[in-house]
Amino acid sequence: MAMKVADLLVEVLADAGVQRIYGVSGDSLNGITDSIRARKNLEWIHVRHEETAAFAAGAEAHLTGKLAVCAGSCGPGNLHLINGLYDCQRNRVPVVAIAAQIPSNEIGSGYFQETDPKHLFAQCSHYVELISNAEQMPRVLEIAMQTAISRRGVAVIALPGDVALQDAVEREPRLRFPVPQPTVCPSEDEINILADLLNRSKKITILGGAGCAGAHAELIELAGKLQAPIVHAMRGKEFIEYDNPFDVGMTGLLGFSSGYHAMMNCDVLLMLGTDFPYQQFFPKDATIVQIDLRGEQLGRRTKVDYGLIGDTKTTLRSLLPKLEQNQDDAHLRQALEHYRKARKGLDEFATGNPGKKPIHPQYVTRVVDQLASEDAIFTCDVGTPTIWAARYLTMNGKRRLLGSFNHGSMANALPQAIGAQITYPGRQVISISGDGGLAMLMGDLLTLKQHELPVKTIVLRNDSLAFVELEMKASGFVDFGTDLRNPEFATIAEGAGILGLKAETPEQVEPMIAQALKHDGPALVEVLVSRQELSMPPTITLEQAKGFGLFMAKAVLSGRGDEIIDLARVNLWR
Ligand SMILES: Cc1cc2nc3c(=O)[nH]c(=O)nc-3n(C[C@H](O)[C@H](O)[C@H](O)COP(=O)(O)OP(=O)(O)OC[C@H]3O[C@@H](n4cnc5c(N)ncnc54)[C@H](O)[C@@H]3O)c2cc1C
Ligand SMILES: Cc1ncc(C[n+]2csc(CCOP(=O)(O)OP(=O)(O)O)c2C)c(N)n1
Ligand SMILES: [Mg+2]
Repeated sequence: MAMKVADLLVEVLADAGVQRIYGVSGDSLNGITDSIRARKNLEWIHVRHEETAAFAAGAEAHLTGKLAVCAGSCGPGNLHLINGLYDCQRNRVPVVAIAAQIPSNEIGSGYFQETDPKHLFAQCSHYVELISNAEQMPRVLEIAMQTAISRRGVAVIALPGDVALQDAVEREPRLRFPVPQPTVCPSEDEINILADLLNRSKKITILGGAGCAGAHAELIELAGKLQAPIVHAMRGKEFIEYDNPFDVGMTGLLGFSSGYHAMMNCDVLLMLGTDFPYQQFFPKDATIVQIDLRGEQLGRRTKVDYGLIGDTKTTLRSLLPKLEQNQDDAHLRQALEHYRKARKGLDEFATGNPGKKPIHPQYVTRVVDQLASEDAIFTCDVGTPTIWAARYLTMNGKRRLLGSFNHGSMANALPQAIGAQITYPGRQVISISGDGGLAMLMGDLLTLKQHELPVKTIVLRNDSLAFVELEMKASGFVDFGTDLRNPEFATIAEGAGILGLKAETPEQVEPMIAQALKHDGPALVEVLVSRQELSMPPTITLEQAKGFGLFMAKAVLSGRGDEIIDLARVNLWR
């Protein structure tokens, strides 16, 4: 049987273990979708917006660590992928995007739907190439796959519809080796210098991030030897926080005061696999050591005194035998005590007083956390859902947490939940969505029904872009352009064939979330939560305090004094 370029593409992907392609079909993609239909070795996951396809592929790649694929038709179709692809690239997850292209003989003429993928995707990928000749397949595709896997990020191939339908020249994949698993370790001299420094120091704090994945045991042993509190950056939460007697929480604007102070009060800060981005939260006087798999990450966020290239597990394994037991536990004890108090303070916010409105989003997240299964996969929208997820979802080594933490795009939670649920049909997948975030890609609620995905969507309905409102207040603006006139999301869900529930009082929260989680199919719970649930940063800088004062003044001047009372009532007098 004749094999087309599109057939070869599908074969090569399937042969490499790719199970599905997320996308929206279109004429320039017809060769590929037809090949998927006929060959049946890949699934076509039809979503309603290509951005969803890219986010979903990113979620799959994040959860499995393996290559995932999305596709868009020429011009607008693949342009819609772009925001999701940025997210994948910044999360460092291996994703190949197939950007179908206009007919090859029209390229450069300003043809209908013409765009230039090489330009468009250059910034959000490690590799973009146009396949203009059948002989380039599968080599260019394989280079793209190899680049996505080895550099951990996005690679894009642009494939004109007519080239996809040409007869293939090659017939099978050229590369058949398993994914390489190198171990990367600093030199022995470097390890000795590091061991020497750590053996001489008493007040050491560890800041760990997503690069600590798979090194939990080594990390805990390290903290024990150094008597060091462990602070984690947001993307490290799922890998670091659980079974961790040295955990003192997160730092940063959403963090805990204990995480902040543990970092500010140490003599040596040991950064492991983290790209925590906020410079102002790093200590000024401490000696800083950074260990990262990628040399280009060293010193990006703070001054660094010792920068080492290595993967966390391998590096710690070679370091640990050289470390002496630190006998001074004062720094650790102080940090842990601080954490206990900070945690207690946060827990006190997570209550739902029967009959008393408004519902606190902290309470909603706490209930979700308590009712969710042992191996639930959570996604949270950018906005206040990220705050509540960081503070109130408990990780245990089996649960997973996804967000758009590096790229910071709204509307990530539902699409990521779609990718998670398709990849793990048997696991509970819970999207903690903002009302703004959900509305932004709401068309893909329909995908839950289309593919019968039992995703549970919890909508924190505060009728505003609350996170932005908070930012505006903190920096002295009167909030503006943040009101949302919302529909009833539960009714919209019902209209889409999804179980829709609406919690208006605290006592409805638990039974409704329980009902949704038990429901055999997709469910959405809309919870009316308070709009101004201030999440105080661990320390208020003079700048922020000034900003806040300014807001008050402006608010009074603009006749919004009632709002200040509201702020005070919600936050001070509960
Ligand atoms: C609204 C909002 C507010 C936020 N506020 C906060 C906040 O207050 N606090 C906070 O912490 N975050 C916050 N974030 C998230 C923040 O933007 C970053 O995404 C996060 O801090 C980065 O976490 P990370 O360092 O664990 O992960 P990444 O940024 O992914 O960094 C991981 C690092 O590990 C390296 N690496 C990967 N694998 C290995 C390996 N095997 N060995 C060694 N190194 C490896 C990588 O090269 C990279 O440098 C917020 C996000 C949003 C959307
Ligand atoms: C695509 C995109 N647009 C705008 C922003 C700026 N932004 C950050 S959070 C946010 C508000 C999110 O609102 P919602 O989903 O309702 O969550 P809330 O903070 O109200 O809980 C906005 C507009 C963004 N991060 N991404
Ligand atoms: Mg909102």
